[in-house]
Amino acid sequence: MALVMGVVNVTPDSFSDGGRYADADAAVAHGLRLRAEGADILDVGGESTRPGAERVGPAVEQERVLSVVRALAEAGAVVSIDTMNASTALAAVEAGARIVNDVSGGMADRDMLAAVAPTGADIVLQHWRGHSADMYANAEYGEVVPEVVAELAARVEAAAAAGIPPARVIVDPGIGFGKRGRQNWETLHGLPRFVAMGHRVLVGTSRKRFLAEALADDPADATEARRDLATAVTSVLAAQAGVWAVRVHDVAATRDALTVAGNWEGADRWASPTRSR
Ligand code: PMM
Repeated sequence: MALVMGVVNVTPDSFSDGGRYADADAAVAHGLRLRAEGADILDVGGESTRPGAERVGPAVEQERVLSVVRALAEAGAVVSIDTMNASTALAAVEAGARIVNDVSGGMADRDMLAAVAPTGADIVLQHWRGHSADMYANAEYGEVVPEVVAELAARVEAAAAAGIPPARVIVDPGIGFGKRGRQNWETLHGLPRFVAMGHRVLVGTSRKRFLAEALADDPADATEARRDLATAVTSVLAAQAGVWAVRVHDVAATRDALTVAGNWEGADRWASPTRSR
């Protein structure tokens, strides 16, 4: 079953936690709680990527995230840093992060790939076609899955050219990034094609708008609890499609859902008299 990456947003304007963890101590406490609930990785981010969000500079971003990364890494957590800035990635790795999660796949900051290469950190290359402010302007595809696969393969090549071998790369189709409602479902349905690229795959559906649109005529009627349930379902289906990890806000719900699915899949072992659990 897939690993669970828990989201620790340290932003005052995140759509999903209302900025409740803007304060570093609260963010650390939140991260530790997610870990206790079963998160395998904690993804710390200081810049909101929600549609229409304003960008913050690397200095503000680093002020938000570095102490949180350090504290969580010192507590023994595997930490990833959600950033598009090479300087933030480097500082976070120095503070103990083991994975750099770049939603732009190394495109927003041209120094990113070369900066990460000598650190030995793993890197998430997410599919991306532009910043949040105009995220949907580029959501035009002939066929979404083959195009996203091809664009990700080009980013993996760029990483290799910069000195990051494929074994350190995790690809992410970027649900909600430059994709409208139905394109997200097509991308999820096509997850086996991403898995077939031969790299670890991460996928993040958590609380995203396309889930709310599927649940209610007015997305505002799809409460956080309903989005979290939908997230747990999509995360199980993603795990069954072979992804390496799922990125979620509500770790407990997705962990439970994965456990249930794991029991279902493991039942053939229990049924066999020659094999034990
Ligand atoms: N989604 C968000 C932020 N970072 N990183 C990866 N690798 N994949 C995602 O789908 C992803 C991400 C969306 O923002 P949120 O943390 O505010 O929900």
